[in-house]
Amino acid sequence: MSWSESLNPDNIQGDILSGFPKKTEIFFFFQIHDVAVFRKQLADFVPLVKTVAQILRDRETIRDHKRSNNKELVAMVGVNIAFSHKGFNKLGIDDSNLTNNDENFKSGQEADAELLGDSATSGTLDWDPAFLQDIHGVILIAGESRPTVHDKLTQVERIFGIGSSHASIKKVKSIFGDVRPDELSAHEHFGFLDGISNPAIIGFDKDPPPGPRPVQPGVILLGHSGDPQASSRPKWVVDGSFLVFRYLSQKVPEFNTYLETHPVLADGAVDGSELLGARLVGRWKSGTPVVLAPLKDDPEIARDPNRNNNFLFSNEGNAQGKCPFAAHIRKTNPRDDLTSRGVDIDLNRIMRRGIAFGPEVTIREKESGRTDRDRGLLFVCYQTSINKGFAFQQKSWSNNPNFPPEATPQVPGLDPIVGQGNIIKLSGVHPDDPGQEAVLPKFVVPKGGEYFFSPSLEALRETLAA
Ligand code: N7H
Repeated sequence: MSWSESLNPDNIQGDILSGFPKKTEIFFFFQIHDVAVFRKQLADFVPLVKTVAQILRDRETIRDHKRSNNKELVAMVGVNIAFSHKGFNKLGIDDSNLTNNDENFKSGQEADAELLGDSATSGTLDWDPAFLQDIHGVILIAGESRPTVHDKLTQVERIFGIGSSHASIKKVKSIFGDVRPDELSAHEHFGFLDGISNPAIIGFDKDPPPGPRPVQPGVILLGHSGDPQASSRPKWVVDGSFLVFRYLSQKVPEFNTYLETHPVLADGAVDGSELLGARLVGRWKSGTPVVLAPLKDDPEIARDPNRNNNFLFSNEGNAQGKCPFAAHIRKTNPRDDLTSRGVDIDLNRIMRRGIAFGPEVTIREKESGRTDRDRGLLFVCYQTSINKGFAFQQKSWSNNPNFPPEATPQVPGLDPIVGQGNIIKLSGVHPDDPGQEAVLPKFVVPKGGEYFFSPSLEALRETLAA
């Protein structure tokens, strides 16, 4: 591990750069009721917050444990905390440096929901009522098992006096996420391997495998090179990062039925339904990019870190032959679709840290092709600017039928996974007939969320706690 001088792993909340090692995670959304008491209790809470340095050590412990052939998971838990603009307001903290440059953070996610397209398809917002209330902050607790996380939650609740007369905060909602069982553990509910492509950070990630170019730390952490406002950041926001939380339900039986009933019948394809899924995402379920294996999966590529993220999209002739313009990973990281035209997309990149939630599909759901039980993704990402990061990807790329722009022979259409619009339509589903358009049901339903800021340890101790 090599650190650039300015990055201090003891001052950065761990999930941002290192990602909690986790099998389960709880998101505890809260409102602050008694500011003075909260600030005192926060001082007792801060020692629980795991830093980047601690998570790196945890990961070493896990590696050693595995090397000595231990089958049991090591008991391990991490805690982080973040605040919304309403939370800073309530605490009387001047967060104008954050809100001046980030309209989304200032307005909050509910006010942004329409612009995110959340009500575009159904005409109504499908949000869980909890997210329509004021949320001041979120506590994230991740660990290897539910009992470990529950124990830590009990400790946290005790610190904030929850359930007693000296409670300073009130729970608005808590949501558990759990990785999927056994060999599906790294796969999200549609079945695709997740967590492959996140930006490598210069000065933090040593010898990153080949892929999109590493970004400056200021793309994710405020106050560092790469953050356009680095020089005007007050000390308390430095080493912090904006955290976007999205509660996204996935219609898995409907997605599977759609694939089964609309196979892509292309010459050389082995399984038309699998091919359709791969073309909607831009990767096969194994994680292999479709541009490297256009007609049938080659799982060896997914297993090879030197190849699984090492590809570009633009190709000669039929520009959607290998991967539709609208494929989820092409929309959310267009790579050379933009960089080959000199467009810098570093600031549009995000560090994703989500986790699946909800049960496996039941036999009844499989047979009916209809979702009875809520499941999906608790989407979390970190960035220096929500406007340029998450909100930009969602609004200007995934929901924009004309993106990528210019010189595309067909209208790309919407991101078929997360794109929100009146009609979810894309071209390029068939490799040999890219003009053919497909209209899809909405498979991902946004059910709520909020925009937060995840402060440094120093800010937690010196600016927020009393
Ligand atoms: Fe996405 N999926 O299963 O289809 N995503 N995503 N995502 N996503 C990615 O590279 C998925 C969502 C990004 O650099 C993979 O880790 C699902 C939102 C970005 O090549 C898969 C949901 C946003 C990347 C999925 C969901 C993004 C990415 C490939 C919702 C932002 C990296 C595996 C339920 C607005 C792109 C990987 C790159 C990858 C899926 C949400 C963004 C399989 C199911 C809301 C930037």
